[in-house]
Amino acid sequence: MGLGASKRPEVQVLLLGLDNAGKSTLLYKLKHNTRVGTVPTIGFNVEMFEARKNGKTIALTLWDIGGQGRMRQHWEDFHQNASAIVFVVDSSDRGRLNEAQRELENTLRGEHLKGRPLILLANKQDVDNAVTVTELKDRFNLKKTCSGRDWFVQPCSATTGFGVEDAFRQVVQMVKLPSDSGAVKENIKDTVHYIRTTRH
Ligand SMILES: Nc1nc2c(ncn2[C@@H]2O[C@H](COP(=O)(O)OP(=O)(O)OP(=O)(O)O)[C@@H](O)[C@H]2O)c(=O)[nH]1
Ligand SMILES: [Mg+2]
Repeated sequence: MGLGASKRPEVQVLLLGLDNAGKSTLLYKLKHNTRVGTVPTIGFNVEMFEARKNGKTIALTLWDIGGQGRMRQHWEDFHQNASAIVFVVDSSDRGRLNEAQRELENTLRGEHLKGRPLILLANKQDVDNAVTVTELKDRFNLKKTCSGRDWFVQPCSATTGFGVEDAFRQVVQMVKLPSDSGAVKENIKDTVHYIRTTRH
């Protein structure tokens, strides 16, 4: 068992977004399929999931980081090992879309997140007059903001469960495994660099 478990590819995925966006509600809906009462997250919550990708079982760790203003300075601490970003937006809160866009753009500028896929969740679709996926794509100018990375916008409701499993499937599909060619090429580049710098 030990050997099998250690060979299982592991990926880390960040769950980010403003406070009150619904990140923790989503995390626990996914994990336990129940609606849990949440309090604003101080620090982070983390849960591990299993999924199938490319015929293999993978371990996917989902990091749900608190979104309040004072927590956002810590988001960067979680960037380094992230293979994908899930950014949750409260689609019912039109007054905070600019703030959400600004935080998303800041996040995507992170050095360690270059080229990492983005799954944008248009959450709270159960609320009347919620921003639609099409509106959100335009409003956030995603084509431009996300050039150089894969991206996808998924409508969902973390409380009703609508779109939640689709969102998870999308993450699994888009996340790159450490063994994928891109990562291997990066490793090779590192090795070549190492050899060059240590030869003489
Ligand atoms: N109507 C509706 N309410 C939701 C939905 N998702 C979350 N909520 C509610 O939004 C509030 C905030 O949810 P949380 O999951 O705690 O938000 P969060 O993003 O984790 O917030 P921080 O931990 O402060 O970053 C709670 O009252 C949830 O019940 C949804 O899809 N629809
Ligand atoms: Mg939370």
